[in-house]
Amino acid sequence: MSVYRTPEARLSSVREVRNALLASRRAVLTTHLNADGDGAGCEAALVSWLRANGTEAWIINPTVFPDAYRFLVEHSGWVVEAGSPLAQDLCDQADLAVVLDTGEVPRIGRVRNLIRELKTVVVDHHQPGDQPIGGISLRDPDACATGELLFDILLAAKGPWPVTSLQGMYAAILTDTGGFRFSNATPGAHRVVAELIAMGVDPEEMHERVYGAAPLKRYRLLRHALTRWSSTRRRGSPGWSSPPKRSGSWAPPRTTWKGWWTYPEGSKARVWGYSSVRPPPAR
Ligand SMILES: [Mn+2]
Repeated sequence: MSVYRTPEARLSSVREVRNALLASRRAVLTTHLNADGDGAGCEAALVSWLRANGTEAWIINPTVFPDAYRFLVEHSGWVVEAGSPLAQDLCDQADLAVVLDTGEVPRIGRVRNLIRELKTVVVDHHQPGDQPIGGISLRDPDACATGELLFDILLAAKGPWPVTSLQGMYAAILTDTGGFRFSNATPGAHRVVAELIAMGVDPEEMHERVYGAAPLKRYRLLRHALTRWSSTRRRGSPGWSSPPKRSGSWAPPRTTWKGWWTYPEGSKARVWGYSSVRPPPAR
C-alpha cells in the first residue's frame, strides 16, 4: 500500500514554516476575502494545532467567517471580527501572522494593515501573482489545496493531530477538489485524505455537514434560473438562463452560492449558483 509522502521539492519550505509556527507564542491566522472551504478549513485546522502546542491563536479574516464552515472551528471565540478593537489588540500582541490560501496583498483586504508589522508566514497553492505577501512562504501550485500543504507541515511536526485539525484539512481538500471531481484530485490528494480517514475523519459525516444542507436562498435562485430557462441554442449549449437583474432580498450573498452547481439530467448545461445557468466551459 502506498502511503503519502511530502514531495521532495517542498520539504525545505515545509520545515521552515513548521519551525516558524513552533516558535510562535501568539499567532493570528487569516485567509482571502470571502473565505472558502480551503481557507476556512485550514484556519480551523491550524488554530487547533497551534493551541494544542500551547500557542495562543486567533482567526481574523477580511470578511465574515462563513457560517457553513463554523462547525470546523473548535471554539467560536477564536474567530475575531477584523474591525473590532480586540482584533487590533491581538495583532499588536502577536508575534506571527499566518496567511492561508492566498499569497497576494489585495486578497487579504483590511487585514493587511493589521498585520503589516508582523513576521509573516504564507501557505498557499495558487499561481503567484504580482503583489506577493513577503515573509516565509510555502507555495506550491501542484498541491490540490492549501489543506494538502498544511498536512505536510503537521506531518513534519509529527502532530499533534486534534480531531478538528483533521476535519479542517479534510474539508479543505474536499471542497477545493469539488468533492474529488476535479483534475486536482490527484493521487497525492487521495493519499492525504486516506491518512485523514485512517486517523478518524468520517467521510460521510463530513459530506453531510459540508454538502448535506444548503440555504433556502440557493433553491430560490435555482427556481429563478429554471423558470427563465431558454432552450435557445447558444455556444452549442442546449439551454441557458440569466441571473437576477437586481439582487432581491432573497438573493444569497456571493459567498454562499460560489462553487454550487449541478448538471440538469439530459443537458450539458451547467446550473451554477453565481451566474445561474450557463453553457459549460470549453474543454
Ligand atoms: Mn484553495
